[in-house]
Amino acid sequence: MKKISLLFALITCQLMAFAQIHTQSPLPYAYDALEPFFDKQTMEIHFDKHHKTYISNLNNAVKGTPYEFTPVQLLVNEISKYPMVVRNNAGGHWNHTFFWQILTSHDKTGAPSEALLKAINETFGTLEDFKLKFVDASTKRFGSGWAWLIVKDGKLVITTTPNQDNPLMDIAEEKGSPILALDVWEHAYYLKYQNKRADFAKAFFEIINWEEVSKKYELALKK
Ligand code: MN3
Repeated sequence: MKKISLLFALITCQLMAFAQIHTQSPLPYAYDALEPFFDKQTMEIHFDKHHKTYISNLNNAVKGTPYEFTPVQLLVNEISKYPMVVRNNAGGHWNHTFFWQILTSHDKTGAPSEALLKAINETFGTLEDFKLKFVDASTKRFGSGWAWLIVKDGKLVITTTPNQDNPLMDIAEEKGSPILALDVWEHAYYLKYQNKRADFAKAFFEIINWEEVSKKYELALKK
């Protein structure tokens, strides 16, 4: 009995030594679920290589620091306190985790909730006008970055951030609660769309999980 519990303790210690603080949740759909808009190979590389690398770089960057066990959300909120390597990789981890959630296969996109659609219409004209403005913002972000729909003081705002920054970061020029995001790094689209970022951004509108975005909208209004 003693031997068994010793063995158990040993295994637990081993597991703890290997346990990563920041981990990747499984993709909520298959790699090919977003075809033909986001292709399977891009999704595999994006989720399994790019996102995973941000997580392992983040784990390496926080190891042995006073913020080793700080949740990614808290790192992001006060990102100015941390070194650039944490900013890039905590941002990369948070942003991709968010991005996977607001996508779904074309036959499951649904529609914005009544409240969200009303806000979109009041702010941008129509859903189609919003799409055009969002695509336009996506193409105007120079280099790598993200396009966002955020709730700021109860209002919808389209904004973009460079690199892996996001609107929750204390350093963001335009702060707010994200409810929709598009990764406009070339790694997100180059295999299928090459230099045509606008086509990629338009395709994105075919696979938005409006139910999830509407939920995020409700939550953001309560903040
Ligand atoms: Mn990416």
